Amino acid sequence: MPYRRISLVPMLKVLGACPLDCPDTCSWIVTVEDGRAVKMRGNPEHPYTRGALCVKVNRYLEHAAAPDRILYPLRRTGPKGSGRFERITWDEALEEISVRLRRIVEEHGGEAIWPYQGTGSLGYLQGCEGQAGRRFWNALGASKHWLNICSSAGNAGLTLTNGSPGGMDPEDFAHARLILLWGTNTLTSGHHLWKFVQDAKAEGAHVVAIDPIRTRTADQADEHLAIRPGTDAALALGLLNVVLEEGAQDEEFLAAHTEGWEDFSEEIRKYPVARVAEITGIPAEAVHRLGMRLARTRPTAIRATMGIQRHAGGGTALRTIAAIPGVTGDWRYQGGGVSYSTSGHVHLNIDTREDLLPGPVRTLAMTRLASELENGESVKCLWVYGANPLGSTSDTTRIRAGLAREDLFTVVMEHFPTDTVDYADIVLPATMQIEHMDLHAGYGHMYLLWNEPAVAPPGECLSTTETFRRLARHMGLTEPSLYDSDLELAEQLLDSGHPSLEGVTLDRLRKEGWVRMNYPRPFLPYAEGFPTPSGRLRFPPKGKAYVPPGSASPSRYPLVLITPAAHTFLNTTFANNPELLRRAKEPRVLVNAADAAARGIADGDRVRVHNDHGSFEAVADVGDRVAPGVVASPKGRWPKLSGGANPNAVVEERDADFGRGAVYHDNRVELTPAGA
Ligand SMILES: Nc1nc2c(c(=O)[nH]1)N[C@H]1C(S)=C(S)[C@@H](COP(=O)(O)OP(=O)(O)OC[C@H]3O[C@@H](n4cnc5c(=O)[nH]c(N)nc54)[C@H](O)[C@@H]3O)O[C@H]1N2
Ligand SMILES: Nc1nc2c(c(=O)[nH]1)N[C@H]1C(S)=C(S)[C@@H](COP(=O)(O)OP(=O)(O)OC[C@H]3O[C@@H](n4cnc5c(=O)[nH]c(N)nc54)[C@H](O)[C@@H]3O)O[C@H]1N2
Ligand code: SF4
Ligand SMILES: [Mo]
Repeated sequence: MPYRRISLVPMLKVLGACPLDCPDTCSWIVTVEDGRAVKMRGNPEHPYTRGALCVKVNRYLEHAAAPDRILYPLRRTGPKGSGRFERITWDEALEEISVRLRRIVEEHGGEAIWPYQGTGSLGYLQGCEGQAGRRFWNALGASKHWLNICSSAGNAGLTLTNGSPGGMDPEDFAHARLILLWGTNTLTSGHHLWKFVQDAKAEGAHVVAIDPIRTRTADQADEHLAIRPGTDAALALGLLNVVLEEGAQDEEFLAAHTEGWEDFSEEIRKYPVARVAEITGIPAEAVHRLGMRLARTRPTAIRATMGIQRHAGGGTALRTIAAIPGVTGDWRYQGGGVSYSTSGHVHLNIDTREDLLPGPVRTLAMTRLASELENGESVKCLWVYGANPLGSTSDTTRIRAGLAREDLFTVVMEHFPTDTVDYADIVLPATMQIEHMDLHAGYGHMYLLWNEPAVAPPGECLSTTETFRRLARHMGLTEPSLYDSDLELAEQLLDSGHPSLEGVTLDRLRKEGWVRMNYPRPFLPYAEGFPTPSGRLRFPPKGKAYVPPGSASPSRYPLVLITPAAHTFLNTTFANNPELLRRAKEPRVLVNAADAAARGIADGDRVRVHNDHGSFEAVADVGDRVAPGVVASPKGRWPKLSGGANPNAVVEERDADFGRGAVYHDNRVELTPAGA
């Protein structure tokens, strides 16, 4: 390896990994001169990164050095929400926190503490994948935290069918001859897949985008099907209906590796093309044409990511889409199958020491923050880390009211003064990725990555692990495992005994920066069976293959709002970067020309998007990128930098069908000219 950390020379190149909640988990190289990070670029040797980062992370070093970075512990001096703080020492911060936490545990029990950890970092040491800090919380008996904000409905749906959410190796898209980009905006939310899509196109593959929005990905596809939101499972059934009519099902695969086929094939027959066209809004002829392609093209690769499951029937959408390669036998071929996430193939040993809990504790679901805070008795300490709930969680109007509660003790570990920080009693300065150590696994590729710190933390920033070690010491906790070092924790993570980690050592990771998990290549995860109890793919049972969207039920709000990934932000991360804000322009909402005309709204007009839960303002982007009845406004804006609210003001606190998933793309709203 040409890139090593060499001490005692003024210029070094340090290998790291992008910590953000993005499937691509890039390998990066930081150039350090005189202790300063002067350059960051994508690692050209990493087979998935291939030398490129993205429009957001190309500004990572600028972001790490930004003038609004939080560098010292802070204590609130103004009213909650005012964002007025004074600098205090770490000792003062730890003392105040220790006293408050002890008192809360004594008076209300440990469960009154909610460690609310988001996806700001996916690190196994510092972030949510390894549940950083959980050992400490277990020792206090704090409530458990369910990170159900992102992908849980899809995970559950896929697991019902396949026994695991894990799917194809995304690199194998290069071998596909039909590619369905289904409820996924590849060029925005994980663009490294695109190179493999292009490789396939060069070999003649046909690429179809299935999305209610004509996204930049749809623009680049051979075909775009503008599906009615939340109706994807019906489309899957319609496509399979054509496959059956053509007699193109793989009888051998069906007999050897699936169960429930008889019932499921009956279900499929209930969804002829004409009915599916009515449900999905896609012309019957287009459904039929794609069904014929699916019947005739092996291998077919389906990329369906998290966007598609942010609906009332989102778990079922993945459950039924996962049935497609079971019928066509695509799992037999390199380049065939479904790709949602590779996280089901990652088998690190996450040891949160459940034995430290004093007894059973409740689990609080991230999407229910508004209700839990509204109930004054449930939560007395909210400890936010790697999260920005006032920007990212459902029903922010009620969350804001909850955070203003005087009796609530709020601690936020952060890099930047977010809207959530404005409500903190104590703010703790956190390190960024170039300043701490971490271990990563992509959820969109097959590699583990090591992140070596490149520079010293600025100011008094501390990593998540170090913060909890210091807090444990300050509180006098004696459990030795609370003091394990980062390297010890990394060794423990790699020590799971799973065959996929055979030969993956910490030494090797630190030296090479990334290692492919020990799976065969080509990786055909389900060619020989499925990780279900019977070893067979389980087709959805009768009557369970399609769940209509919540937006299909009667409502006095006529428009369905989708709130997808923003191109220039990563959730709310980077949404305070001046250049990325400039490129994103003002907050926007896509509206069909017919809907705009009906409301007297012209392109470029300011509008208010509202329902019973709240409202936000945006500029109308009028045209044909969305069909009549659908509007769309990207996620990620900081409310305080966009008129006080973002689209989560109108997102309901409501569960998807499985996994208690969030319903960010399944809400009804009305649009009114602003000021009207
Ligand atoms: N630039 C950028 N990249 C990101 C993120 C970001 O904020 N910005 N977020 C990251 C995170 S946290 C995640 S989880 C992933 C998510 O990545 P994606 O899965 O790509 O997430 P979304 O943008 O929510 O949805 C993808 C597409 O699904 C479409 N969609 C919505 N509803 C439906 C539906 O009912 N049917 C169909 N067929 N399509 C539908 C949306 O219009 C959108 O274009 O991306 C990650 N990458
Ligand atoms: N409307 C709408 N809302 C959505 C979605 C949607 O599709 N539509 N998508 C949802 C999805 S998929 C997700 S994953 C969630 C994400 O929601 P959150 O988990 O709340 O993520 P972010 O909004 O990015 O906020 C993360 C914060 O963590 C901080 N941070 C980053 N790294 C670290 C670290 O190492 N230590 C500490 N202490 N802090 C750190 C960042 O500065 C940032 O402020 O948003 C959800 N919200
Ligand atoms: S956000 Fe995604 S594409 Fe951008 S650098 Fe990180 S992992 Fe790579
Ligand atoms: Mo996410």
